[in-house]
Amino acid sequence: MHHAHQLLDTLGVSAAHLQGGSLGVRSPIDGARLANLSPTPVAAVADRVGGSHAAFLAWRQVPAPRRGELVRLLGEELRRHKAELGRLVSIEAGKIASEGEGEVQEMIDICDFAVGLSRQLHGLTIASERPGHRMMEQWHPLGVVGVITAFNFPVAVWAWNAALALVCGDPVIWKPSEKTPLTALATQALFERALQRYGPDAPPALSQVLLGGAELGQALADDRRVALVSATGSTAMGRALGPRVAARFGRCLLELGGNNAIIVAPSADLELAVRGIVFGAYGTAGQRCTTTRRLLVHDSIYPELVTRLDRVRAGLQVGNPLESTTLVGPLIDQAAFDRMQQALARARDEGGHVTGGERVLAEQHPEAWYVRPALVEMPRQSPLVREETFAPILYVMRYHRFEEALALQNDVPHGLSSAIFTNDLREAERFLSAAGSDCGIANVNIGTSGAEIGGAFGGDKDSGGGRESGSDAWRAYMRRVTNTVNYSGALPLAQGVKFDV
Ligand code: UN1
Repeated sequence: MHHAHQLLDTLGVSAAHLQGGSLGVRSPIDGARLANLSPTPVAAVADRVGGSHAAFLAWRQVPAPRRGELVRLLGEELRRHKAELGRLVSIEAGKIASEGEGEVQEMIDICDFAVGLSRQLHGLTIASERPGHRMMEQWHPLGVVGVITAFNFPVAVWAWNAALALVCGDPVIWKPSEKTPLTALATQALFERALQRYGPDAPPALSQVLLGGAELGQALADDRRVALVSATGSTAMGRALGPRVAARFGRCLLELGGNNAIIVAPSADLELAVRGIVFGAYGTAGQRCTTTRRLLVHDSIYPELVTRLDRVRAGLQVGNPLESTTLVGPLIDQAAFDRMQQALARARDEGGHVTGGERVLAEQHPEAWYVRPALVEMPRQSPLVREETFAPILYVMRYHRFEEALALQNDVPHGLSSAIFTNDLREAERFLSAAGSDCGIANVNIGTSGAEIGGAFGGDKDSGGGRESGSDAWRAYMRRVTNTVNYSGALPLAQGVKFDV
């Protein structure tokens, strides 16, 4: 019905790989089974990492701009197959068509970024205190990069990591979410096409996919040859993985959850604010790590904003994400639906006033989980509000003083994304200042989600501390070496130390 197999075939994944295994894959659109894949045995991980490590030893010697050529070709394959891969994302993850394609666009953009970067992997030269000496730093390839991704961005997050890792000289070994392995196989197939066109100086196993559950991620975390583990997912996952990698002094790049707030100030352009809030809170059915989960509204505009917001919320078209008029697709599975309902029940217990949140389309799709997005007016920022629930629930609270809004915005365990709608310059600057938002992303007059790839992406506190994608995030994928070269005829020691022999 979704033509998933036809799409996979076009993308280069043979039907022979799709049946007979124990890893069942379902579409959240209607619960239909898409495939039964064969999982990667945990016992095979060490061998696979060995293959990646062998690839590293060769790839690190290929000049970076030449490595960039491979990523350029990958970008071409993605451009060519944007519609098909985007549609497969919609089928497997439930995103609306425009967001499915947008995700592939994000992959294309990071490829372009990485191609340019492949000629810009630069270090510093630093003034030496000694005569006739030169001090400099170099950035060398780091090693195998393990990439662990979540269902909600099943391919873009791989691309953020893979495009940078590959130009930096690092092979990638990818453990996608067990809920979205098909898009991973399709992406790998496109990568292999790029590899074929690239020519013979690419080693085998530059990119590999491991299919299965958390035990595979753990095996990557424990393997000393995996120099960087870049993991996107829940805070619980990061808490389990991070210490394992740290125990062997490996490097971790963690992109965990968020509990992102928007402050709406008295001077805000409410038309703009409503659009930013609705996309942030209800787009992607509330299943982005950057989703707007909390709204802090000034008393003076509270009734008007909530009325307008609720009108738009009630009218959002929920349904099949492949239909062009749909704005909110399904939740990923029943467990996600159950967690949402539990949160709403708790909200009521804590004095919240819940609008929406109920299941819809149940008769048409008994095995899919569509909900009307929820707006919950809360009397205060209760323990529930301080938690991340991965669903389209927006908690709305009032504030009176700007300082109060800022304190509430920061008073959650996560620190990923944040925004303020204001036309007051001082408020905007205070929000962005050192004493303002404590998040890795802080925006003015745009929402919390939908960041561009050119900036560094990530957050602090329970959001994990990692930064990936743009800016200088590439440094996480390389190792820094400080070199001092003496071209004098003497051997002066630093700090004026005398050691005459
Ligand atoms: C995620 O939800 O894991 O800023 C990533 C955004 C997207 C990435 C979200 N570019 O919403």
